[in-house]
Amino acid sequence: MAMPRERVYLALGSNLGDRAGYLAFARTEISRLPGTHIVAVSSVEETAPLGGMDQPGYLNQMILVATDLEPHPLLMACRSIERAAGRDRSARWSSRTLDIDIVRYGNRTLDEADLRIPHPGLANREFWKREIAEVEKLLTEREGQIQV
Ligand code: A4P
Ligand code: MG
Repeated sequence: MAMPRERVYLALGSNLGDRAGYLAFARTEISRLPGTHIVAVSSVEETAPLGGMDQPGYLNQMILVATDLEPHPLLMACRSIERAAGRDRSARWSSRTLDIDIVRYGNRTLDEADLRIPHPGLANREFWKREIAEVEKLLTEREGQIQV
């Protein structure tokens, strides 16, 4: 029997060009990944660059997906979507058209050179926590509707 799909939180971020357009592109491409669908999305919010960096403001959004993809294939898929959005990865924390981070992958933890789950930024990124809480509230509301 197939393994149940895992629920995965993906954080989208953009601070260059058509930011809302890149987030929409990411949602479309993610929903097309094999064995993957989007369960719920947070609102899109404008956030100031972390660490007071001198760069344009970000649009951020959290999406919850259900996926059959294992963490590494999912990371590769996210990178290829970033590349398709013209992401230049020459410097860490530089401005970007599109960033897709794996924030949580079910209840799993991973501590590898190229993939850490939960994402280490989760502990101190208030907007991620707020967006996850928003998605969880949406899910609770939906469950309530099914019961009546
Ligand atoms: N990597 C390790 N763990 C993960 C994971 N859970 N998800 C590795 C995704 N990638 C993970 O990422 C660098 C390396 O992290 C990758 O090679 C991957 O193997 P990257 O996308 O190439 O570079 P990056 O995004 O500049 O670095 P990083 O560490 O992902 O930074 P963040 O956490 O994405 O922060 N300010 C606001 N307001 N909003 C933002 O979204 N984002 C950043 C970048 C800075 N300031 C921001 C925001
Ligand atoms: Mg990143």
